[in-house]
Amino acid sequence: MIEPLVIALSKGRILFKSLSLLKKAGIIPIESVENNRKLLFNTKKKYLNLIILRAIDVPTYVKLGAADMGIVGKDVLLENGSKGLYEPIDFKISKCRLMTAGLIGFNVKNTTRKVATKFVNIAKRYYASKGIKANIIKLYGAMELAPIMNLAEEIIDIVDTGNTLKENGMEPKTLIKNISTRLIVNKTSMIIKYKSINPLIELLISII
Ligand code: PRT
Ligand code: MG
Repeated sequence: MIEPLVIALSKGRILFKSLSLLKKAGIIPIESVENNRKLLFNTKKKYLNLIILRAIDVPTYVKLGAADMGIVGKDVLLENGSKGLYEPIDFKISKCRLMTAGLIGFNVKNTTRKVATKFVNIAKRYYASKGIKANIIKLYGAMELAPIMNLAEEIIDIVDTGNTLKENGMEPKTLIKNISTRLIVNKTSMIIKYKSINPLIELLISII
């Protein structure tokens, strides 16, 4: 008997790519996920269900075993911690860079730096590792506005093309980490559902 499995997917910009990866592995929701308010989907593989969550909630569901596996950005894992999780696959999709950024041409002074970000834990670790004193201001969005409005001298955000920064008179400064989408697995599920999880991991590795 194959044990039932739940895979948590991040809604937003990586949902489409996650679904097409799963599709290649034959994991296809039995009804359309797009334009649907439902959050729980059965798939053509009867033992496999999908749930759709805010990206930031994916590691929480998987850590606590409410989902067995998840697909999520490395940025989210770095920010939330990955204790209790295996990270067996780097899908190498939705690649981007976690960077510090500031106004074009602006050089930060050697005093305590004011930094706005939604990645507070990453920011604390980064500045501590550089020996830089930083006042970290938690924001939930529109980080690019913070330097313009003098809320902060620097931000930490995700950069892809760099267009968002440019359009706001800013430029990327220092690379903190290259980011891509990862498969995460609950450590207990990995043991007790090994018979269904292990072949699935191997199948996913073979299609990427
Ligand atoms: O938006 P919400 O708060 O609901 O959740 P989220 O931001 O965690 O999710 P979402 O859907 O925005 O992003 C999901 C994942 O996509 C992230 O966790 C990253 O791993 C990955 N990813 C890849 C990106 C980008 N590229 C990206 N460009 N996430 C965000 N961006 C944003 C960035 O924050 C900035 O506002 O796009 C803007 C920069 O893009 P460029 O091309 O202008 O540089
Ligand atoms: Mg977002």
